[in-house]
Amino acid sequence: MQQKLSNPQFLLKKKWAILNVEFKLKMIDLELSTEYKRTVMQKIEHRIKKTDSITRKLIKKGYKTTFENAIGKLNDIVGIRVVCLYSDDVYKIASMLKQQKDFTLIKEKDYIQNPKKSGYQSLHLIMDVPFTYKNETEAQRVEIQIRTVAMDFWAGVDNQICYKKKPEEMKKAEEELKNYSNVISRIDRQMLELRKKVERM
Ligand code: 0O2
Repeated sequence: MQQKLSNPQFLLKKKWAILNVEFKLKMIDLELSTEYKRTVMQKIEHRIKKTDSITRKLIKKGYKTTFENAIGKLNDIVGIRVVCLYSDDVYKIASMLKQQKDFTLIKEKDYIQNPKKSGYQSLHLIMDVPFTYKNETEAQRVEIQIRTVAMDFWAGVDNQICYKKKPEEMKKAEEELKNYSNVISRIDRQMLELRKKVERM
């Protein structure tokens, strides 16, 4: 599996898929920021999942650690993250991605309406994105995470101190972080209200 996952041709196709999605996101950003006369996307990030992380995830999900399972069972070997200021922008971006005729929505997970037990909030779109290069056209599976700066801040801290750590050791920190997730939701709502109030002035 290791050899196939680090094959340069395999990785090249993942990188092309990232370029393709980022290009589309930049077009969406341009359209939204022109319409609303303000910056919409604060940042766009990407990562290709490393072999050890793929192995851990396959084991956690109860699959054999084969290349076929890695590409067949995992949706997030290619991950792209969009961070914006306001929670309504998250849904505007998602809606525009879903309108793209060449992208196919496979699964949508709304961890903003339904946060994870940990308190994690984000909107995830699993999509198949095709690209044509030379005489070859093929689709690549990507996970697009869309969230606010506040949600991203929370996830970053969680990632560093709690996520993927043994639950018994982390119980207290997890509880505290869960409370902060509620604080983050409240701040996101208040910031959105503030923006709307100013827009009405
Ligand atoms: P990493 O480090 O990003 O590679 P699926 O098979 O698509 O239905 P999946 O991928 O098993 O579902 O699960 P899920 O819960 O949707 O998680 C996908 C990704 O969301 C994770 O990937 C994380 O990036 C992020 N995520 C989910 N839950 C949490 C959480 O509680 N805290 C933080 N910080 N991030 C979370 P990986 O592979 O777990 O991690």
